[in-house]
Amino acid sequence: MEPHKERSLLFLSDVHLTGRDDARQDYLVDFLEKNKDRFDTLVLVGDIFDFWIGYKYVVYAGYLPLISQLERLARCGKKIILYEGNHDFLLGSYFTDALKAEVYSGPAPLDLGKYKIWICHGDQLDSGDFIYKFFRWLLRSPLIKWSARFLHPDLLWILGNFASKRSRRRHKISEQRRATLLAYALARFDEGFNVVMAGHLHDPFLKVVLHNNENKAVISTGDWLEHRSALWFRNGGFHLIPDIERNVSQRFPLRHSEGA
Ligand SMILES: [Mn+2]
Repeated sequence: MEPHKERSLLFLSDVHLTGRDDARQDYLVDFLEKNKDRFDTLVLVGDIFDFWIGYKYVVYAGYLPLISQLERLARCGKKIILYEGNHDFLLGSYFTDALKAEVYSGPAPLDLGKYKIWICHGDQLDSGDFIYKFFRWLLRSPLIKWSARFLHPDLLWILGNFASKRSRRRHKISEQRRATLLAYALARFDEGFNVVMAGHLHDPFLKVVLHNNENKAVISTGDWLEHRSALWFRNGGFHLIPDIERNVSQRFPLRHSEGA
């Protein structure tokens, strides 16, 4: 998409919806409905669904409320950009065909003119847990991609939910994960990006870093398990709201009175 000065974007990640009984799904659908005039682009930074491996002609019944909302948004001209997470991947055709979404299976840039953003879900930064990493590799391998087409969706749903629970148990917020993201961001800053964004940490924060005499930002979009966080880009700046129930935000660029 062409960079445009007046764009307004909403970024969300890590809602980890588990199905129709999940009250957060209605809450999210309402939140999108109430705010639909405040964004032209919705960017989903991964793990919106606790489990989704895509079929070409099948969507999961448990997610229909959100899917219908996304279809309504697409119909009224909202652009949807989707980064796959470690819980929702191989998303391809339903999202690209029905929702006309841009889908990325790995990290990819987003150009907002003044801001060159590098966006990744963030699971790529995890260290350790060989079994989990193997699982991740296996689930995304061409063999699984191919064979998933012949597995019954109900079976895949059960297997996927098992793997999702295992992966969520591993989650803990730590200074180390923030430090890992920061180090990753510094390398992207060296490549010319001035904003680096990730989900996956479940730890909403926006950190302004002085790098080569310029303020740049590292943004972790948070989650909807322990927080209800949202990131806005509007009026030419980023506003991270760690909890949408409380109207407190962290900003980039900083106001003039603030230093990095
Ligand atoms: Mn994740």
